[in-house]
Amino acid sequence: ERRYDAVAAQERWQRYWEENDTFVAADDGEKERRYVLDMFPYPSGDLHMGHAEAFAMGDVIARFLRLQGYDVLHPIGWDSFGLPAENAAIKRNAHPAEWTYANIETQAGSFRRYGLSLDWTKRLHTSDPEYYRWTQWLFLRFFERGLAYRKASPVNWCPNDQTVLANEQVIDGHCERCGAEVTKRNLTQWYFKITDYVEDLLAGLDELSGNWPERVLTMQRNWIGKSAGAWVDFAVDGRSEPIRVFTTRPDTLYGATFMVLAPESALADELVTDDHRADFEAYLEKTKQASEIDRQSTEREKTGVFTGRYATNPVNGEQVPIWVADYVLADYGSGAVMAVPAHDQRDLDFARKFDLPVRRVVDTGDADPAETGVATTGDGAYVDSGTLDGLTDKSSGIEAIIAQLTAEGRGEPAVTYRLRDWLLSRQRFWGCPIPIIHCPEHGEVPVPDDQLPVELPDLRGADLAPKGTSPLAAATDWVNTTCPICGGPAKRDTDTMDTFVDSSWYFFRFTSPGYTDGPFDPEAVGRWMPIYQYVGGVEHAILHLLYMRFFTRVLHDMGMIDFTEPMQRLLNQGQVINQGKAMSKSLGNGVDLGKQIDEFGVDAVRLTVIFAGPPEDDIDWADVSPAGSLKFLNRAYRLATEVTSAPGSDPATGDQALRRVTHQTIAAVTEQITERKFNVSVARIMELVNAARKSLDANGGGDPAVREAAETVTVLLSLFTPYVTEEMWELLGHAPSVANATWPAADPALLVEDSVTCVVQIKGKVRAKLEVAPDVSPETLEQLALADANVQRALAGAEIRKVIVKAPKLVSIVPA
Ligand code: ANZ
Repeated sequence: ERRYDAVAAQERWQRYWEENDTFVAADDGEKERRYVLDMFPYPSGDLHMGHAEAFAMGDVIARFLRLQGYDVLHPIGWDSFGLPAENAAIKRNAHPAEWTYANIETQAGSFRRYGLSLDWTKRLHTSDPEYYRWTQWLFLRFFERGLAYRKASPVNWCPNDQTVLANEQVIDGHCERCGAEVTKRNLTQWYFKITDYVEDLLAGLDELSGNWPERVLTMQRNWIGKSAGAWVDFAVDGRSEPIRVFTTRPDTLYGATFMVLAPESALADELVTDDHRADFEAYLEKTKQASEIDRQSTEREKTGVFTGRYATNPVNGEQVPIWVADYVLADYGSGAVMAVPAHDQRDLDFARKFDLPVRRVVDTGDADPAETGVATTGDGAYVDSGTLDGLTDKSSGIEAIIAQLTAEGRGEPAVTYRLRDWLLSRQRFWGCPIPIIHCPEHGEVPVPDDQLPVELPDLRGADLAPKGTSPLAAATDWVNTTCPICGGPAKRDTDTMDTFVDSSWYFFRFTSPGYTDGPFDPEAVGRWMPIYQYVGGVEHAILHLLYMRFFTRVLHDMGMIDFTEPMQRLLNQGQVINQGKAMSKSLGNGVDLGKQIDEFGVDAVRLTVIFAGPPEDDIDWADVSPAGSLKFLNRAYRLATEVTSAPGSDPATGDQALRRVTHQTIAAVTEQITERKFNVSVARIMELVNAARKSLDANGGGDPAVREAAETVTVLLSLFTPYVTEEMWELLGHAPSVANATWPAADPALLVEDSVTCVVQIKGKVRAKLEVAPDVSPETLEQLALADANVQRALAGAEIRKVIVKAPKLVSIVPA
């Protein structure tokens, strides 16, 4: 029994593909172009099962498009700056560069072995000076457009990594990378003004609907967090300016019985009276330790302090006490809220704790919140609400009160967003230096374009351990420079950029990685982009995708590209887990990709990953069988070894039943791959292998229909298992490579069913069912029906008045 030698095949075809540039995009205009991209990897360690899955999925699509006749760009590179590399380097006492580039080589070797149809000529690393030169160039363009700026503000601070984190990198109050609890610090930091693009980014999501997973669109919308309502002004005794609050429920204004300020807001500090200052200061200190998520949790016991001051409710003139509480955040709305305990749960919890009045102003039909402790938020009739009394639904209530407040000059319609500007500076070494020089005379001065890149100082042997200031500050020779404007002494900015900046534009550069006149060749981008298919984990659904969409829009507004969304389609593959749990060192349930490949071969591992389930679903390695995959591949391989007819022999002269299975499989698999139902298509190919086996055993290897089936199996399967199918293609007498084959077309004539069921009725009653050819003529069908024994019996010799024939499904007989 012949089996294929996985290791030999792997080595042989890797070499073949590279020597022959099999997967290098032609980019010559002969074929329509398609750009397929997998999210590029971090070089921390070797490839793991997660990469195995994601890249197998992307490769199916790239290979499919290529066989369908497209010129496919399927590049690979490394997101090689960043904390994981730096932390690992510190731990091992190595330079991040050495560690990073060594890992890149390891991963590159593994990617090669994994048999991906990658165009290696497009390779890039974000930590290469020729790459980050353009990251800096882009930063400066953003700076010129007012889209990069510095400001002092309380920022998320990871005490373990000793660095600032973007809001997006704080997960449930903890550092996304190391899990340490995040605290707040006041620092001057660089920001990208992504909020300028908030409406564009929202509108773009609507265009993507249908081609991006709905849940990703929802996550982005929620992250942007647009909310409509009103600004309402509350006058304060002894202060010329009123306090503005943002509310989504201005219609509940008559029920506002107190006001709450964020502890760290300037307003709180200003308003608190001397009597209450000590309590306030103590409370403020405590607030700094709480995470944003905790602060907003409805579960948490409410805390707060009274300021000693009162404000005036603008609609009823009532004096309401002003409190300070940490459930109000400083950087949302105005950092101040009107509290309506009857209709807002957090306000109600607070009111009950501190004995503040609860006044119901919307009668929703539920029991009084003052008694139940449950705030009511639905529609209902307004009560004790002045001009609103008589209205019965929120939208008219909100509209009416906004009109009234606007007319009186005490408020106006408002829209707010949760999205904040993107904090991009990091106090770390292994990142892209910010190309700004600080001059005592001229302030923030851009490094001139012709002096880019500002390369990282060597700092070899220096202590990179986090200290709260950037390690770059230690490189005094590097830091001390001259001002490009006046030539006077000046200092370089010592922060580096968030690595999300690097990954916000890499996909542009893949179209023209050697380009030296800009970050990318606009013509190459014009030819290849937008990306046809992007593949990657849902963990990047918010941050990375939002940032790359933002960059794309800025580049569009700079006139460098003519589209606004970078990718048409998005596929989020699931995770590979084991025994029902995410793989982890502590659980000891890790599955080593390298070992799996050593044991079963690349093809079997790839097939297993694809066959396990729909691409979006998690794969539990405990439930799958690479050994079973290997067995199937050997079965398919054996088929190819037993075909004896000559290439090009006419399948029409062979087993017609097998031909029908072959063409139905082609039709089904083509549709399934297009719909990303990869696992289902594997099952279909397995059935075809079985049918071909049967026919081969019955009719021999010389039957040309068996050849057709074996060739079809080879080409279809090559999307998943490149090595064994290369071997099969060769065995079948074809010149290499199967990657250059043509995706087979299903012959429509062979797709029709063998027979259909025809119903024969007499006086409307079903008397017989006939199996007939789908293209049976009405005359033949009538004869067949009348000759049927059951029909004869039912007619019992009666004369026939009329026969209605609707071929091929129905014959209706009307006796006289
Ligand atoms: C009064 C009110 C009555 C509210 C009511 C809600 C229900 P979204 O939808 O998330 O935008 N709010 C405003 N600024 C805040 C801040 N800085 N920190 C915490 N909460 C703040 O939420 C808007 C609502 O959240 C606002 O509407 C305000 O409470 C509160 F029956 O005002 B509302």
